[in-house]
Amino acid sequence: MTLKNALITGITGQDGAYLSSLLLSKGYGVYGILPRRSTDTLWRLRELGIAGDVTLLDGDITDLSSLIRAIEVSKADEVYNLGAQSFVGSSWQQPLLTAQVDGVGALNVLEAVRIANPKAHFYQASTSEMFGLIQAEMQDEKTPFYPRSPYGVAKLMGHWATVNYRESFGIHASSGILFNHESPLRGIEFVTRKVSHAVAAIKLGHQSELRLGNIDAKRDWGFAGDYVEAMWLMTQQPVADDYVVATGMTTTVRDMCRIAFGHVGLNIDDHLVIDPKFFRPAEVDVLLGNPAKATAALGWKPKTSLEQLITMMVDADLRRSAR
Ligand code: NAP
Ligand code: G4F
Repeated sequence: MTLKNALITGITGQDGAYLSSLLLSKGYGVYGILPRRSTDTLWRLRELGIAGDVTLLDGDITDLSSLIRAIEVSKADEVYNLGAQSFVGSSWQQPLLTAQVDGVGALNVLEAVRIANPKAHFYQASTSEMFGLIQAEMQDEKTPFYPRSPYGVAKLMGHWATVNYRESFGIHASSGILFNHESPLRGIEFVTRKVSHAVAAIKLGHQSELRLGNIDAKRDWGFAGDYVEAMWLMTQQPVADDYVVATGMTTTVRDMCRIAFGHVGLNIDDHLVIDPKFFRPAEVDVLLGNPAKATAALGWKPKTSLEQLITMMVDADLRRSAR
């Protein structure tokens, strides 16, 4: 018998897979929204060995009726809204879709909770991208937002909708302002995975160069497996609130690359090519989060260093490439 049921939008993504695994290990019945796609999107759930342990329900966060049905069918006690067009780079090419999915989509999920089960605890996947052109050296829950991409703008709507539904309707709605978090299950378009994949391919002789954009950008990178624990801790609190989840350390893309190349005994200068194609119309130059509130109130701390994270990702890509 399961203790509680959880419904996850974005269950096939990086965080959806790790969160499913965490909730299953705690005895939850795990349900996920599966948007219609022409290709198989279950590879991450398979890689964690849990594809058969979750129940997938047809739906899309742009379709309110599918969300209401999913909350009713799953009898969800907790709803995690992780579904998004999550690649910042694409958000300039598809700004309206990004707004519909990441902004209006979050509002749809909140509406579905309000209509179908207002007692459910809700988690919104907010982002450090909302800080954008940073207004404080270290960003925390009180730092003003200044988004720099259509993605950041859309996510800001999801964040404020979450705060508003908490204040307007008393819904237990929390917004996790998560800084960049990565893993071997990261999509190939994001810079850490692009690097780990390329380093493995170069090491195995399958390619010779890696083309990147702005390698001076700095990010506060953590491990996705650690960060989904913070999501769960937020929904367990007696009172909902908003939390920054970060490591408190920031590193340039260049230095992250050095870790990856160095791990397999390669020199970055022999392989890295700067390609203007990968520069963005407006850049978030630096992100550095202060997780003090999450540590004090949730007892959450990151467990994985950047070196451990990047070497884990390179090793996973070496195993995949060798296969
Ligand atoms: P991800 O790997 O890109 O996963 C996104 C998920 O959303 C996928 O399962 C995707 O399904 C699904 N999705 C896309 N459009 C949808 C729609 N219209 N209806 C329902 N589902 C839809 O992203 P992630 O890294 O796991 O991130 C999870 C969430 O946290 C996202 O909201 C992201 O914006 C946010 N976030 C991520 C980070 C980070 O560093 N990873 C940091 C802060 C916030 P398909 O693959 O089938 O499209
Ligand atoms: O890995 P990225 O694409 O991640 P970005 O833009 O920081 O966004 C990620 O983190 C956010 C949290 O802050 C999430 F909300 C969002 O969903 C996503 O998960 O790029 C990181 C940095 C950027 O400054 C980018 O300009 O790396 C720089 N970069 C340099 N060359 C590159 C490349 N990024 C990518 N993807 N590809 C490059 O070739």
